[in-house]
Amino acid sequence: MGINQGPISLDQKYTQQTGHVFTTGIQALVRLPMAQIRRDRANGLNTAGFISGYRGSPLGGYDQQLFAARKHLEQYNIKFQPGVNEDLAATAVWGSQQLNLSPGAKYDGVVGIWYGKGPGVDRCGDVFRHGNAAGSAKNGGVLCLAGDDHGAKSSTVPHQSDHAFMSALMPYLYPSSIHEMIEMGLLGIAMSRYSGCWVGMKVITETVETTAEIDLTDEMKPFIIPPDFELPPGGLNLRWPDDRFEQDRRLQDYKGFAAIAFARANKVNRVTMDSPNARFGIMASGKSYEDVRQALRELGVTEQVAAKIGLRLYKIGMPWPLEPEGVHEFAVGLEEIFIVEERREIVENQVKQVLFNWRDDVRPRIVGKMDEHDKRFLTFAAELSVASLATSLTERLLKLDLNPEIAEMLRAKADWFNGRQASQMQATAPVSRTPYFCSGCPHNTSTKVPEGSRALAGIGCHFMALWMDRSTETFTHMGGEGVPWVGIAPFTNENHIFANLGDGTYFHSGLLAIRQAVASKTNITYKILYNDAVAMTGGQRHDGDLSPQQITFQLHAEGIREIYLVSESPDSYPASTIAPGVKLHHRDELQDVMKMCREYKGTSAIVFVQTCAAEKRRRTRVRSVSIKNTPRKPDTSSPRASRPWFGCRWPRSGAIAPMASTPRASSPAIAARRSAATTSSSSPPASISNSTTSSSSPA
Ligand SMILES: Cc1ncc(C[n+]2csc(CCOP(=O)(O)OP(=O)(O)O)c2C)c(N)n1
Ligand code: SF4
Repeated sequence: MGINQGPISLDQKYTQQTGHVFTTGIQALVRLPMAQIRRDRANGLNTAGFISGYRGSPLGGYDQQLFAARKHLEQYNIKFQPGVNEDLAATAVWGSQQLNLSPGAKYDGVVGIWYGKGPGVDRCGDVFRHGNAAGSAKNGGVLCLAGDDHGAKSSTVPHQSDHAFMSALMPYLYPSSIHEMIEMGLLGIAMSRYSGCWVGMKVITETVETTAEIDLTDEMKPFIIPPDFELPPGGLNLRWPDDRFEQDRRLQDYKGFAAIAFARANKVNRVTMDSPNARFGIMASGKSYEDVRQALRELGVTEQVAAKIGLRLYKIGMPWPLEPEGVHEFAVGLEEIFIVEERREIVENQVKQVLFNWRDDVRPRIVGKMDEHDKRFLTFAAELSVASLATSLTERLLKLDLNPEIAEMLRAKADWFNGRQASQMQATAPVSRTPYFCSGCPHNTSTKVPEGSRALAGIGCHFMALWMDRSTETFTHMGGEGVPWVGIAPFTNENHIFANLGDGTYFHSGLLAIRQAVASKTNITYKILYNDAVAMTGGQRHDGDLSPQQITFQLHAEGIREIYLVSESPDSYPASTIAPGVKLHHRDELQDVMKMCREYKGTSAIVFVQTCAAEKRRRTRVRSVSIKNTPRKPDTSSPRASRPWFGCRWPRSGAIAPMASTPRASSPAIAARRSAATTSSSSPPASISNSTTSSSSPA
């Protein structure tokens, strides 16, 4: 155990093959395909890797880390090609599984990794369904990383990808730690190769945005091929020609069952705590599993106390499809199974289904989102906190015939949690600060509309205009910007609207929204906010060439004839470089330009050019450091010069900044820190047993 001896290098997280390495969650996901290729090479396979997807929290920085690790990835023949958007990225990953159909194939197979934020998973419904039906390659495999934001901390909508994976009949895994992200990622690829399925993996902020020292001992450990599952002749992998009905039969009759058999053989779901006379079972996966462990610790439920209560704990690595034999074994002897899941229930419904036709004499009560009387119990909407879980857990445990001393301890601890939560709820911040644009942000100017006009918002930093006094109302998902107006315009006397559209979004999918507006002949003006960055997710460059001049040509080709290019230096765009008829204006004239646009009948566009201030500062700094290698003397002539770098009041990894901070203790690490902090000032009641409980998760 412990950090390795010898010289330390930042590359160790990728290069080291034994012992322990210190890594962030995102870097672990960069390491994952390299670990897979190392395994393949050890098994005599000459494989390559292909990674594609689209940025968005909590995987906002994955692309940046992949770029940074290029030299390592290249050594393993791993190609990273960012997608123009999520579904095109998924389509390219689908292609990676078709290598063996190419007569010039240079490798035995390609490991395909897709990544995206939950809304990106939703975008991919059609591709996932087709790709999963077609299957994965025998020596390839597809793993789809879904960045889920259950609490909408940096998203326009709370989301969970579970149902999207289920809808495409893709088994999915849910790791609860950085270490498990590699362990389960490798397992997912192996499962995909064996079952022919595309395999999903849920990744959430609480794990991926942390750092940990991970143990590499099992990274090369072989997986077990299920001895009890008979593959059909020809196997389950991608092939051509492939009739669609045959594909569907393979999918419906075999692939999911093969994945279940693989999960069973490799103990993806397992009992992590048991008692001699177990009567109360708890099931959880991912973050909820860590929350349960933490809640038990906070309640003073040591291993000895757990044994006295009769606790049994089940850690679920693959929430869907749920492996049934493990559920049967787990349920034996239990009076009740308490299932802890954040947002909508997935495991709970499956456990009920698995146990419904089972032996009456061993069927326990099932409680989770609903109690035994079908009344709502755990919340559907909010994230679960350790505190709320400790209270719910106590409520259920007190229904058992408990040893009075234990019952008293649980009651006292739960009361303490409730009291603390009540006092936290009463606390109000002395200052409430609404997120705002950075100093010098182009959206400061570009999102203003003339008196009497309204604007629609979209995805990107300019979304913050919704919280300002700028007559900006309602928003869409990424790529739908302005299109709600198509459904409003025919039924209102309001003649015109502005729609804000970031350049990153324009490149991702927004151009199609403009096409819809043009096709509908609506009176709308698109303000394309060219800030030369996908600012909100970290300031990445566009995933291809996109200049303001090119945008004018694209808009012209879509049929728009009223196009303005507004910038600080209109003279730097000679007529030969922009589309015919494009009018050039200085950005000081923006308000007048907008007034002209709102009088125009049909779709018009303003390309507003001004670089993201945070990016500009970063680029200036990088340039100045690389040119002189000494810090520049600050330019004190500008009032902005004295302001700090990156003045944005925005967590630049997603879509939405939290409006107010609510006390929560959902992440195990945060919960541990918070409870350590609180215990020093106001400690919960003492535990009845002073025996030691391991503070590290055994899983
Ligand atoms: C389908 C989808 N994918 C990814 C995201 C994550 N996301 C939020 S904002 C953003 C960047 C928008 O960039 P841009 O349109 O250039 O606006 P800017 O932030 O630069 O103002 C992304 C990718 C999302 N919300 N939806
Ligand atoms: S990151 Fe850039 S685009 Fe976003 S608010 Fe800051 S300056 Fe504006």
